[in-house]
Amino acid sequence: MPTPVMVTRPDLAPLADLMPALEHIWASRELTNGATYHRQLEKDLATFLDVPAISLYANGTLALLASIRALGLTGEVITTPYSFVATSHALLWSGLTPVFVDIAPGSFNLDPAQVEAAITPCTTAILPVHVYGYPCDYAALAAIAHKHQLKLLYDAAHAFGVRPKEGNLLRQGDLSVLSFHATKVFHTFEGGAVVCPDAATKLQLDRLKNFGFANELTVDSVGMNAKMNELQAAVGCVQLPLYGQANTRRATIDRRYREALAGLEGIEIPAGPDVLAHNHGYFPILVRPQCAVSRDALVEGLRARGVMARRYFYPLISEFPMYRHLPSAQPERLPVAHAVANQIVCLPIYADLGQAEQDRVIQAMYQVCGQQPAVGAIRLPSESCV
Ligand code: T4K
Repeated sequence: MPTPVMVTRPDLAPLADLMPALEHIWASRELTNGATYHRQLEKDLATFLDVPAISLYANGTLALLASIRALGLTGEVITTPYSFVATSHALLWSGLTPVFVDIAPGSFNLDPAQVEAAITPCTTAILPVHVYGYPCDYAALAAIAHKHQLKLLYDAAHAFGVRPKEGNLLRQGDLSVLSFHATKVFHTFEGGAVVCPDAATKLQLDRLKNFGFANELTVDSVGMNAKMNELQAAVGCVQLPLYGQANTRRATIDRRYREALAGLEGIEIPAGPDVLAHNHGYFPILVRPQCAVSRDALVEGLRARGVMARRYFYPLISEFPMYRHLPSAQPERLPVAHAVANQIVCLPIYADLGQAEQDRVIQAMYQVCGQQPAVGAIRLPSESCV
């Protein structure tokens, strides 16, 4: 059996590129607490993402927790069940009640048309997710938040580098949170950030990640220790310049999948988001009922052939034991999210996924679905290679 093709694999700069930073860290003995590389990466990212300010965090989950604290959220927060569990866990950790609202038909994101009906006197915020980097309907969400005086906190963990046709995705809402986990298109091994609209908010977030210290003797908020350390930040400084070329490679892989899998009966490939720039961090497909195999049989068949596709996001967050008792978690209230969660498969995509490996994925898809690729659609290795 050849080496398995994983759903993702972190892009890494040549180790030699990191060595000067490691030497600097070793010589300076500045290891953490907002030192040279931390400050540098915050500046580099603010420029790269064209946002007013960035506060780096040790990971995206801590960045979410700090953002919830910074916005002073209480009571109920409207969110999506179709996400990684960290989105809702951040609410529960903060003593808040997630209120699940369905995703929009034909979309992976929160349905603004249903958000308004879920607002109660206890609602203080909306927490949407730009799933797979597909932008939420942020204009509609902004209008609802404005009308009801709710905070709008975006989980933008998947949205690094996504540029809509107008405006800047990361400037939407009150705050946006990024994840720089190893599985993300830009990573710092583990890491995250809060995108801040101004210097005062950045100062607040900077203090929240450092125990609430305003200065040596003053603590002005209930902060925690959520700082990104110098090793992580140095990795980020070295990785950031590589984003563009890595994204070009992912875009090619995305295009190739679309061409090669277009003929597969029962497999729907959602059109990518209608944006100026996408990050191609995920390649979601939907296994429709007319497919010869079920979604789970497809995943099993792919894995048997060394293709480690994943069911992001199944089960829905609302199905996990700490959420399923909530009235908003009842499946009949979330029909679209359930349908998508039961049909979704994410195929491997990452910058150094080679053509031969991608061909293995494509061929495995055709084999498991019991179909033959159209002649000339794509050059595939012979069956015996799989
Ligand atoms: N909000 C959203 C919407 C998120 O998606 C996430 C994280 C968060 C918030 C929270 O942000 P962080 O606190 O994580 O910064 C992964 C990630 O652990 C998680 O960060 C991510 N979302 C989620 C979508 O995916 P798993 O359990 O699928 O990871 P794992 O270990 O199975 O990795 C997937 C594949 O990646 C592996 O099969 C191989 C490859 N891999 C992974 C790691 C960790 C590597 O090649 N090297 C590695 O070091 O959750």
